Amino acid sequence: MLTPATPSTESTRLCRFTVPPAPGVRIGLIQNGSTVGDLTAAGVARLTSLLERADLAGELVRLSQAGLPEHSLERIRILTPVESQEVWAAGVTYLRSKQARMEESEFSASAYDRVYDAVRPEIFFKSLPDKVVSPGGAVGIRRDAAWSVPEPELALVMNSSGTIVGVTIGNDMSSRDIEGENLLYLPQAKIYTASCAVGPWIVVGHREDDVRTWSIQLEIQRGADTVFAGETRAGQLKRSFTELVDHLFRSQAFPHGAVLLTGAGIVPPDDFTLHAGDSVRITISGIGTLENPVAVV
Ligand code: DO4
Ligand code: MG
Repeated sequence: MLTPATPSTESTRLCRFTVPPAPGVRIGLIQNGSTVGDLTAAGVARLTSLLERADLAGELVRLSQAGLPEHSLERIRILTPVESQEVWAAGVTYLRSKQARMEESEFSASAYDRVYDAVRPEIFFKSLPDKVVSPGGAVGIRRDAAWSVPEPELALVMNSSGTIVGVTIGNDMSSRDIEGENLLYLPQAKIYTASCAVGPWIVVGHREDDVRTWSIQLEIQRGADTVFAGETRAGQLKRSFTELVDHLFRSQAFPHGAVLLTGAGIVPPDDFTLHAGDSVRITISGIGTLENPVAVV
């Protein structure tokens, strides 16, 4: 269950940002649609430390009432909220993902079929924090892949105790031909330059029940055309958030916390592949939009 919040923090969004041309990374609190309150000016140097606070909701109320300096959202550059956390990902957590993977590979079909129903979920390492792509940065398609897709995923943000402190959006970029050739190639299909984008911010204060009512949308633009659009609901996720996080934190410590992408419920048709220059927009109704152009890496 997510950390319950007081009503005034219900839609609190925490972000990392710069104010160009100044280079320094700042931590921000977005409470309306047009400005960000500067938490760094109030002494918050690291998002990771703030997320460790046992009384996060109360601390955010206190900070929001502290007369923070404000910056217009139009003047800042939003960075990924991933600061020091490893990014992991769960797979085959939606029926649509299981079906697509089973069609993609006769060789691996029974593995996907079994893991969908197994007690232990599929969880794999996705990205080191400093490799995560920020909103607006280019996500990669491998030059040795022929079939590349984005995977739009709800992402859970945990502190070092494994408490879910917020949610954000993740893009688990994937090379489906490489993954389909042999399951042992999964790390190459999933982990390469610019294969993971996370952002635009962390939303705190919602319970799992609320989050599961949210819609997840994927839109892919090619020039003026929308070449793919799809939608699902977070409620279609087969496993509970706690179940996924419990498995991630089993026999593994995350001193800086962790981010877990929860799996893809939207899969473009098998004749679709991304091109360089496409734009990938992932929108989750309670969070916002993560948008990235595509480049060959
Ligand atoms: O096992 C392959 C990866 C599955 C995945 O990333 C997903 O379902 O989102
Ligand atoms: Mg995925």
